[in-house]
Amino acid sequence: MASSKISRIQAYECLDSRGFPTVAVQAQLEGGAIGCAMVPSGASTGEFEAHELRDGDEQRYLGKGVLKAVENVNGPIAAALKGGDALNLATLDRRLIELDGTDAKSSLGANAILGTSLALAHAGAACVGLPLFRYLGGSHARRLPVPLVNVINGGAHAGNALDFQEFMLVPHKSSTFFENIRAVAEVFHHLKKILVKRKLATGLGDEGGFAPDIGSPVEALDLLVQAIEAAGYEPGTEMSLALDVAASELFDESSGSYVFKKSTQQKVSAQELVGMYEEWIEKYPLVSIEDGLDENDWDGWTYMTERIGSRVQLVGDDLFVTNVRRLTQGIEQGAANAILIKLNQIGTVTETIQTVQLAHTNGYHSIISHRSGETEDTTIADLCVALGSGQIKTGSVCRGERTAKYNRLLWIETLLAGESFVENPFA
Ligand code: 2PG
Ligand code: MG
Repeated sequence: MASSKISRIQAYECLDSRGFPTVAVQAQLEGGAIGCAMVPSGASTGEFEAHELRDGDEQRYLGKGVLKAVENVNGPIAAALKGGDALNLATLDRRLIELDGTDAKSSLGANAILGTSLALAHAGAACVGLPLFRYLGGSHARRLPVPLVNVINGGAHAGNALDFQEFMLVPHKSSTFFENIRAVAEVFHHLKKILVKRKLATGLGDEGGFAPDIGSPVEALDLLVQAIEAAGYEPGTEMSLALDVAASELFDESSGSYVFKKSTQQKVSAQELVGMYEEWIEKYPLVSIEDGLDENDWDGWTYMTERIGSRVQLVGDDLFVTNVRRLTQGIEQGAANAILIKLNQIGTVTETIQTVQLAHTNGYHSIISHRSGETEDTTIADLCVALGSGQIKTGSVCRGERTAKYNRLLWIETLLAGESFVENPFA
């Protein structure tokens, strides 16, 4: 086998899907293998996420430049890792964590660290001649995910009056990814027709979903059910619905209540909000609710999980931030029953995998996720199959940075030539 020793690590500033800069890294090994990666970026970021290092120089990209992070890769990180073995990713990730020395990865920047960690994972896979999902997951990694497809955007991702951030379709009719993607794409096109007919805007939000000017979650849920039926599928048995409320964005600390800031200004308590969810679970084929309450409202989360957790998947995103410590607290307190996994919330591939393993060991579902600011990088598709997570969230079925992940999964399914399978996590 060609040498897996790291010979060069190089970073540059590239663009993400919102037109802001992000970090790209290329790792080269002595034997010639190369691995490349680009780091995503969130808009509704959790308070406890690892630190995304931005230059703050208003003269460049409105302060959002990432040249410092790029320099950190090209300087101290490259110097520390050069000569290391790319096949020992856990050791390299630990070295990165130690080199940074802070809890939130704020000295080198989680974007610098994650870009390096991802590029090294890709370089290792290239060195041994395996696709990334095989390299990270072994020869039994063959579960393709059910996608949670965000087709109506609101919250911090769109300029409309919708308070909730994501309204998703969950296609689970078929035992192939190929057929489930077809079904959801058909529903997406029917949804567009319905919007046009109702003279609602068909412009797109950050994740490629429509951002119509409707002001209530119920209206959005009704639209999705109509679109599923119009496409000839049966709501519930063939395709379900999921929400990302992103409730930390609604939370008002001074009053301790949740405010529908973008629409009616209505104020509700945690109990009342959970009551709404309960109503919708009865009325709609709703199988998953993400960030239904604020990231600091641990008691509220326990209450919500006791009240509706046996009937619906309750996903902690801002609550857990892909962090073993916060997930452990959630497990102890009975908060949520699933976790959203975002590599850049924690900052290395190794820590991400540890968090998923902890979740699975404790009966929590995992959903591997993109960020609202994305690139053509497809690592999360491979990671999802590698870890057998069973669910992926990567936006709508249009816009290249979203479809890149779906297309990668279609290719993985093709590579697995009949050995892959899809299991409905909500059956
Ligand atoms: C979320 C994500 C991705 P952002 O809240 O789940 O959909 O959004 O990347 O803006 O945090
Ligand atoms: Mg979320």
